[in-house]
Amino acid sequence: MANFKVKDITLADSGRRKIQWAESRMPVLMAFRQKFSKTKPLSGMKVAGCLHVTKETAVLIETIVAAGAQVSWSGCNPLSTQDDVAAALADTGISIYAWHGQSVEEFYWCIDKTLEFKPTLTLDDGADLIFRVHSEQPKLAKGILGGTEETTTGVHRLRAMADAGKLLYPVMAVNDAETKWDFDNVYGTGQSSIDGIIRATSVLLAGKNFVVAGYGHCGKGCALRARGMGANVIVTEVDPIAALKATLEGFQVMTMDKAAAIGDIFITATGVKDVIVKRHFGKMKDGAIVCNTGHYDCEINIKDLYKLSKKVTEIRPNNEECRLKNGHRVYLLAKGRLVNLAAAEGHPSEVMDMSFANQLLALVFMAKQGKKLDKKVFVVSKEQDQEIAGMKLKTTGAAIDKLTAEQLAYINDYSAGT
Ligand code: 9W1
Repeated sequence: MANFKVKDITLADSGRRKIQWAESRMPVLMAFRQKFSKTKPLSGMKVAGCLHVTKETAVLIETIVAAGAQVSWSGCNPLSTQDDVAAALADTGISIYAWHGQSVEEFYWCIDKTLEFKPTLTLDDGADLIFRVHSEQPKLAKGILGGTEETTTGVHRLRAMADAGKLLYPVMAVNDAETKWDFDNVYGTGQSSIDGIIRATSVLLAGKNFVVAGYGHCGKGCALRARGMGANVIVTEVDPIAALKATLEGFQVMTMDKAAAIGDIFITATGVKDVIVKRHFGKMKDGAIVCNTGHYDCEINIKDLYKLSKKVTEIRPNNEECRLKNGHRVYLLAKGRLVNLAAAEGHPSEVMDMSFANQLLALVFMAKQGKKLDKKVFVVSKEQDQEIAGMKLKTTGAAIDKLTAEQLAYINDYSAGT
């Protein structure tokens, strides 16, 4: 008998349809599901997972089960759980503890429930589960072969822990795979951010001045996609190298002070706070749209915006009209929180396919290594990265050439000069 706690088990049918849709967009995971349902590389493993309960995660969970493991799952964010997906998983016998809008207390209760079966592997997005083991149930670590971590911040904290000699079991930094972070940040964030802006506004992008603050991977993704929709893209930066890249990509680069007066749509993707502040709002055109896809909700100074406003009205979901004292209207999306998560659905399944294939192979690696690994943070091998990229590429119908023995020898020959 599976144990679970979800919002409403009668939502299972709707969740199952979403999962099936995701399956049809996640060919790499599905190929591994087919392969591993025969070879069962996770047989005997007990995997505790703490990761957004979404249709994509459901495809990962059911692949882990097909590979022979038992699983027990909780969400890694109180607001990201899709209740129908959780219901569908519970309905097919997965132990899952997750519902949308849970409290902090409930959040940790769910994590603790997933630890009851004494996992042999852990899977994280944000390292909450690993930290819970370390702080509350360190004895469990003895039975845990390894863990995996999905995100940059989680990996960062785990490295700090490993450096301090405090890590009780080995961890694989899934984030550091190129088939994870590069695609996730550029193409995942790029499309889902534009998607969020359109869902919240239904605005036409063609011909608009679209200001992207920050030209890192996320900013680049947003800039590329906005250009693809026919917008005039303007980039603001603080780093000369990033700014130069934007320039040579054909984007205009200028200060935010200058961009503020001409932008129609603003999106921040910098990782720092106070990118758009009082003096910028004061210069904006009537009707300007402002949103964030960077670090939490501090990139746009919302306090400044509200202080400048004489009236704030939610005119549609995730879209607040701020009537400024100067008469202009500035539209704030998703209250300055991540627009791609709040107003859209996060990264598309096709992108999560690669991230989660990395999670799956990392678990298989850890299971295979048994107790051999040191208690430190490992990175995904070049082979794993290339295998996943190769499989994904094949599903797109693309094909690549192979180096001949002569070409390989030529590359490695240092005696021939140029
Ligand atoms: N992860 N399946 C919100 C997502 C919250 C979220 C978050 C993703 C996925 C960035 C993971 C309202 C999915 C997730 C849908 C959704 C993330 C935080 C995914 C993108 C990261 C803090 N971080 N991610 N799909 N919420 O897209 O698992 O809709």
